[in-house]
Amino acid sequence: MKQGGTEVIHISFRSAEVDPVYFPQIEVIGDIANAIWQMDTMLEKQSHWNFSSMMRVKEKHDANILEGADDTRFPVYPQRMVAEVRKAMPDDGIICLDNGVYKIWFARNYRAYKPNTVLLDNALATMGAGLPSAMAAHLVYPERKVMAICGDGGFMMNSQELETAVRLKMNITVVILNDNSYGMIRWKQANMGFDDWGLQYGNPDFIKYAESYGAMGYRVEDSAKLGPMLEHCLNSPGVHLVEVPVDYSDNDRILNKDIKKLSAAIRLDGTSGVDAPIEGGEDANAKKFLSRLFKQPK
Ligand SMILES: Cc1ncc(C[n+]2csc(CCOP(=O)(O)OP(=O)(O)O)c2C)c(N)n1
Ligand SMILES: [Mg+2]
Repeated sequence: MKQGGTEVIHISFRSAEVDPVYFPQIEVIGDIANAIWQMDTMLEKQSHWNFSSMMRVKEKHDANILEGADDTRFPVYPQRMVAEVRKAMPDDGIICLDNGVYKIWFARNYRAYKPNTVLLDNALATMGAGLPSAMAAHLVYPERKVMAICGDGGFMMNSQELETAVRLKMNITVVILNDNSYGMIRWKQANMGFDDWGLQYGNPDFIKYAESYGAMGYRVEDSAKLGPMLEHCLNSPGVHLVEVPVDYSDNDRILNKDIKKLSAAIRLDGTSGVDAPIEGGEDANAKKFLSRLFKQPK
């Protein structure tokens, strides 16, 4: 948010944590679904509404997330990885992300078809969470397909939990995106103009490592085999560990540079990219709307 920029209504079950980048002007605290439902029932179409800039962004975004989905390179392109996971998972399947740079690709490119099918702890971003959250998801929904998606670094922070998963006879697939480094930090290091330094390391043989716990281990050696391998794991009982070598060489270019240029171009190719102003100011309008919405019943 920017001072003097678009006004924001915070709808949540608790108050906003206000800081320099998030300072909503109005709060609606309570059950979120109910609040949105009430607002929806009270909204009347306004002649000044113009969603064209939003639709333009959506169109470009939809096209952008298809890029790289069928890339054949090996190690696997992250965009291809996301597309293959989406194809392999049923609509109610649950993906549980650990924390690494692939999380950005999943957050951008993976379409969720049902609520709570993408578990992603964005704020604190604790590495090591992917495998335990997949195990918990399996305990809660034993009949659904569950996949943990981890980086090599994050997986190794809690990999001993494979023992629990095997002992409890869980059915889960654990994907390790292997770049033999803390890829997210390498990406940040590059973006800050530092040399590529100190973030690469070696890993155990993941197949033998999985087998040492009594799990099944696999390594993808061709991007065309990734989809069938994921299908196989999801459709077979037990704990499956799939190592996927990943190619992060375009992360810096795409995520740090191209997307910014693309966003700027969307704004330049039409109007200003901002919808028409609301008569009387957005604040006045929002307050009027909310006072109607939340007036006390007689
Ligand atoms: C417990 C913990 N330590 C450190 C970090 C900072 N951190 C965020 S991502 C990352 C690297 C992740 O590496 P990896 O799991 O291999 O994923 P990649 O980005 O390489 O795909 C680090 C060190 C963190 N989020 N959590
Ligand atoms: Mg890594």
